[in-house]
Amino acid sequence: MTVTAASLASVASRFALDGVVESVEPHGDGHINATYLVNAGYRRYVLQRINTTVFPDVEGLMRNIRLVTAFLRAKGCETLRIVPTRDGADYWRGESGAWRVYDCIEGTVSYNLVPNAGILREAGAAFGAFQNQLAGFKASQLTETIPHFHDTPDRFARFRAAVDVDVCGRADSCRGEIDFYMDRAGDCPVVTDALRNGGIPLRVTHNDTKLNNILMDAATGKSRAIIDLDTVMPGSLLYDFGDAIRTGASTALEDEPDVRKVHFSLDLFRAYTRGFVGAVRGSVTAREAELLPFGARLMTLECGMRFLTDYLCGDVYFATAYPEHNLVRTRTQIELVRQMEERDAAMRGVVDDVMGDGGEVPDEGVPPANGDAAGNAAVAGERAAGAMIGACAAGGNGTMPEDGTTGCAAACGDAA
Ligand code: ADP
Ligand code: GN1
Ligand code: MG
Repeated sequence: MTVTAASLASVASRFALDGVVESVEPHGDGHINATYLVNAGYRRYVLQRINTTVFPDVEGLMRNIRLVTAFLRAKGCETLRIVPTRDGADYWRGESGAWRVYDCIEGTVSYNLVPNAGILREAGAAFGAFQNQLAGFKASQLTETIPHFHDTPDRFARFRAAVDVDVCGRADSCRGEIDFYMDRAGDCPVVTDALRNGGIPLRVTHNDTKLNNILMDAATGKSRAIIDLDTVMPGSLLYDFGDAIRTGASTALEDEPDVRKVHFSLDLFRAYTRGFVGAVRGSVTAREAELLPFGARLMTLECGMRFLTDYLCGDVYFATAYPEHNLVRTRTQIELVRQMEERDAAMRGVVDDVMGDGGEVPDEGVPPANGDAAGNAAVAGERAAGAMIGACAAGGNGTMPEDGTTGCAAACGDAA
């Protein structure tokens, strides 16, 4: 549904904003919700139309976010703040859909493509810290916003059904890609089986740890806030490790049309592993550690299979900009899985090294991220435009923690 600028402003003004709406512009690169930046004079906000096909239980979704953000805030973390409607509700529903507003977390950037290894290490530390922070959160309070979200065998079954039905007649255009996933059916149940038989623990996890779901401080390069909390649910630590590798350790964007530019970088994998393991060293089990490389591959496999399923179903789930978009995304994910398969031994070596380090790892340093799109492109190869997105860096650092710490990992990594 297209929403006019006037109606966006009118939706925004239903919320208890501090100021008058001056402009509302599209913002960020999420695939699920429609996100806008609202300028209300000296304050800015993020307005989202919630994707109610993906999240039909908006009440449960917003309740989860309220509980999780309150829990994180109480631990001193910088996190999303829900701006209530003028009636005090968490969201507003009208003819144009269900809407919510967050404070814009100022002075931050988020990346589609990692600009350097230091940023990825910082992201690993932040996502690892997030696991620690939620360790004490009672999972039974949470609504399962998307049932079977990382149930890879279930994803595989849905993929197979989509191939069989072939509702759009697209299967013939992607036989090679379909066969790729069919050949890997045996990988799908490894993590769900391990969870079921108690081989690895069920935790409260983020479940969507792609790189642009973390906001980094534009000036210091430190992590500020983990966002996109829509899928915080019970899950495996391997999901949060793996899904970030999928986007973070690739040298190309998720939708790079030229797969020759897609490389799985072992250096980036090492950087993320150092950050993440550094944070969860005290709680990660031996079996989880052993499965970390596989978890990265499985999340990449699962995501590509989801893109292909959506392509076969007519692009009904992920936002797409052109008809082949989901197929292009599938191909980058396949290329990454291929390379991870080839480098499995090296990935295991990295995890063994990092696990053995006892935290004594040299610091690569975290260069400032502000205006770093050129450097971003230099590390990543070709793309300057689109590499750094979602910059909320125009205003001051209005939401920095008051204790003088600079990032969420720093502020509360030890507080779990
Ligand atoms: P989706 O579920 O569609 O991925 P997200 O909640 O991840 O939507 O938001 C999309 C993008 O908008 C993020 O990647 C980030 O760049 C930006 N964003 C979201 N919330 C905020 C916020 N509170 N402050 C600043 N930027 C934000
Ligand atoms: C979606 O919402 P966003 O864009 O951060 C998706 C993830 C996928 C990702 C692929 C709720 O993430 O599961 O891994 O796209 N989120 C949901 O880029 O399905
Ligand atoms: Mg997102």
